Amino acid sequence: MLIGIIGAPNKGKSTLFSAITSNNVDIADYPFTTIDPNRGIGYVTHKCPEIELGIKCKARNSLCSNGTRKIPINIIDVAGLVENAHAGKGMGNQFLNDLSSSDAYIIVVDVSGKTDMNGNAAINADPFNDYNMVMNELIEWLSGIIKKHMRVMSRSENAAVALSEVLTGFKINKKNIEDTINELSLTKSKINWNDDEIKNFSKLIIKISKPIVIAANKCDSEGADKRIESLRERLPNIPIFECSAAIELALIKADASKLIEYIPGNSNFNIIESVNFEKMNALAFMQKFISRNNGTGVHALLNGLVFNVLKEIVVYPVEDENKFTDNFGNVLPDAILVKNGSTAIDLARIIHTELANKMLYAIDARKKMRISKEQILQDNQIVKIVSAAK
Ligand SMILES: Nc1nc2c(ncn2[C@@H]2O[C@H](COP(=O)(O)OP(=O)(O)OP(=O)(O)O)[C@@H](O)[C@H]2O)c(=O)[nH]1
Ligand SMILES: [Mg+2]
Repeated sequence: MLIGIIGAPNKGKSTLFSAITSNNVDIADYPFTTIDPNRGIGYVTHKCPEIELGIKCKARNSLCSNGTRKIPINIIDVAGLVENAHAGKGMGNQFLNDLSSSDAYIIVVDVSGKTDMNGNAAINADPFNDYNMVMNELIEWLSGIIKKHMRVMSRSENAAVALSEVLTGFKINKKNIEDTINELSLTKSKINWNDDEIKNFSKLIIKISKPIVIAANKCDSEGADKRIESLRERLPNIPIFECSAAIELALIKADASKLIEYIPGNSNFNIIESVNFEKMNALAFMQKFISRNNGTGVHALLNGLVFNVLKEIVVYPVEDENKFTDNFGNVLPDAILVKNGSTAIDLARIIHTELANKMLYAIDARKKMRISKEQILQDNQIVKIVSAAK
């Protein structure tokens, strides 16, 4: 799974990236600090079945500590987008191509009101403008790609087929393309859509295929609450997660240098080393902030996006349904994210095509019960795939 972090410059995208992935990257109080994309791995957390089963797992594709499974997610952070990036302003929008295969986007907006749409210092700036501008530029970006291929597509009898070829690598499926074309009553063959039609198509296909959430960042700042409230009123259908990437980053760094003990997502931490007055004040501010806000919001953002917005569930494939192990004796080695509604054969496909092709049935390892290939999987289910494949 790949999640793209986008937004106007100076909103805290790289701070959020660093807070999620623990990678050190350039962060600064001016626009266009990031030029080349930052790529890293963050983790969503889920309760590991090891506690309930009274066994100790041996996580392989993920991590596990004290009954909390940490499942890796690829994260990418890119340069800031500005208005008219599609016309070459700022860093342009070519770098968005690095995000084409994202499963979802986090749009970072600044609720401190201290930066404008271009990332320059401002007073009482409205984060709604950050969001609006980014959405427009995303639509322009996709429209530009479609427009570039319009001549070639105009020769095709089937617009959906031609478009899915153009959009290979965008993780946009043909069914969604067909639905979008139907919904907008666009021509379906030998297409020659005009600019408005291309734009409408791009707008709707992004809405359907690329879930978007807003990270209302810098929520540690004065006046942030009223800006978040006003954002929520105007964007009732977009999930908005308030967060302070800066505090999360400061806490994980303090934890790494053994000043404090902090588990990402928690709403408190322990101070383990005596600190000077200045550091004590900073820690007290952060403690107050996370207990009032139930955490920094960064962990809730990633977990919320993956489990509530993308509706992923976690399943554990095993070879031995009695010992819950793989062939090498590793207990619950792999935690796999699948879309809610996925079936046992969908899981087999993720593991290996041959396993799926020759699949006979599956076994629910908890209940020791046979389940069919088409059975819909449940969250936290432990599954053995039985296949004639060697
Ligand atoms: N108060 C506060 N400041 C933050 C927060 N997150 C980031 N900042 C500050 O905002 C400024 C910009 O942060 P970056 O992470 O470099 O922003 P960016 O969006 O990656 O910027 P570009 O790469 O230039 O587009 C830095 O001074 C950060 O310290 C936050 O949660 N709270
Ligand atoms: Mg940056």
